Amino acid sequence: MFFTNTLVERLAHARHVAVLTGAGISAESGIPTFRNPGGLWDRFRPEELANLDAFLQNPELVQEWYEYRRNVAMNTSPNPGHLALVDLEDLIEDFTLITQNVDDLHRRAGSKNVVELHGNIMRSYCIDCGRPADDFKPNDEGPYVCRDCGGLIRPDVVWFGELLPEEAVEQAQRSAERAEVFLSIGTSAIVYPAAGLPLLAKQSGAYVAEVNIEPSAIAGDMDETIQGRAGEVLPRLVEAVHRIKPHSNKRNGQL
Ligand code: BJW
Ligand code: ZN
Repeated sequence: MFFTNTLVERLAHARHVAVLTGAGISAESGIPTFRNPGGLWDRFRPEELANLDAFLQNPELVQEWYEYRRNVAMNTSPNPGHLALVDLEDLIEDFTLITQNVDDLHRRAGSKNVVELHGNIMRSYCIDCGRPADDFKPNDEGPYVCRDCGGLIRPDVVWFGELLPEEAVEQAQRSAERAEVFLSIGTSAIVYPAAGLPLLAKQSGAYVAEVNIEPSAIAGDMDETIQGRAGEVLPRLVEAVHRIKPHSNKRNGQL
């Protein structure tokens, strides 16, 4: 059995549920993770590319790396793991999907209440005047720069040492604190503050479970660890919840 009846029952009866996702949920869409063998950072060292100093030293290289990753993300589709979370959202009165992913796949799948902790690779902005630059493309001659002020254009993502968007962090923390069930899916749980959210939820009384192909850094703190691929586990989990709770509270107008 993939998961316990306890988890299914708790999900079926919960009013407040929060989910944290990481790169593992998009792995089955064909987007490499960061830290597994064959992951993004096997080929590209994070300290070389995903921080502000590296960007300022070699903006063209970093812009090209993100352009490459943007193309990979745009040419993939949400997988059954993303889609199961859309179904789950429909069943739960207060559902928050907190993601560390920048690939936009949760939104493309149809999830509504999505909190993006580390930004979104599809957006870019000028580091000098802040002008959004969503038509970002690498320039033939030198790095891509702002049309208005000539400043460098960077992806709207959170690099190491940078603050996460304040509103997103607050929303994530509030949803973790009120969650009756908290699911941590496809994350190694080594990057903070995101990795602290499942523990915050647990301290606030939630039943916490993780879905991962291998134990994460915080597996020992979970009430339940489900070893498996998100794209296989989540559709079965949501199907099991549906068997107890066939209709959405939202659709029934019980809110
Ligand atoms: C599957 C699967 C399948 C595979 N199904 N599962 C407290 C303690 C210690 C350090 C810190 C701390 N607080 C802050 C820090 C510093 C730092 C940090 O956490 N460092 C640690 C590495 C130690 N944090 C920060 O700097 C953050 N900022 C901050 O805290 O500001 C305040 C501050 C300022 C100045 C000084 C100090 C503090 C910012 C963090 C930003 C992270 N940014 C990145 C890059 C985003 C842009 C980009 O994409 O290029 O975000 S790093 C990268 O890691 C990316 C991810 O969102 C993030 C998390 O990775 P994730 O998603 O967990 O991926 P993986 O690859 O690690 O794991 C995948 C998992 O999936 C694995 O477990 C697989 O097994 C599993 N899996 N297939 C299910 N099919
Ligand atoms: Zn500018």
